Amino acid sequence: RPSRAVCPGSYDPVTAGHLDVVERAAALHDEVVVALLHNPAKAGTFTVDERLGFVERAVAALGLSDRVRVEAFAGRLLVDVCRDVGATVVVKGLRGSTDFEYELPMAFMNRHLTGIETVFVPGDPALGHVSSSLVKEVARYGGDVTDLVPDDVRDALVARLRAGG
Ligand code: COD
Repeated sequence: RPSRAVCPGSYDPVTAGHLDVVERAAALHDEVVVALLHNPAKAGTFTVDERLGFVERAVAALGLSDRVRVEAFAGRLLVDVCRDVGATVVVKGLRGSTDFEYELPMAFMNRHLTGIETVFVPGDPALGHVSSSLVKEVARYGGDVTDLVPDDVRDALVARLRAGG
């Protein structure tokens, strides 16, 4: 049976930090489902379709499209998503101890709910400062986010945020 992991997130938008974790998950598992979990009552910076497109193109550029698929889920528990896609493990990246403290209760809760395990991988320290929210803030005020996000995401950030959206 192939091992299948889920990499969950909001991916609003995908960053080099996310992609680093997806690559690590793909090195450890036969298949990876990048699960874009979103709250239908909350508008993000990018639409779900835009976010999906950014992740799909980035996964293709990494040459991982045959083993990594990207799917969106609205208003669902992560554990239910994992059950539906047949994943036995959640893979999350850690930038540092703050991430760990935030993630640990969720890992406990998810294991309480269905027994699913969460595996933490240390992210690339060179990307320890990279988050969707910081990238958006830098782009909003005209900073350069090249190298922190794929080029199409950078261009979309400039078009969306500098226009005041
Ligand atoms: N280095 C390493 N890892 C990184 C980096 C980086 N630079 N950047 C991001 N990551 C990783 C982290 O592991 C992070 O967890 C993940 O990417 C996703 O990041 P975001 O910002 O896109 O996603 P979040 O934190 O908004 O996503 C939270 C979830 C959607 C995973 C969470 O809210 C969830 O599970 N929601 C579903 C509802 C649910 O089940 N709730 C109960 C949970 S107990």
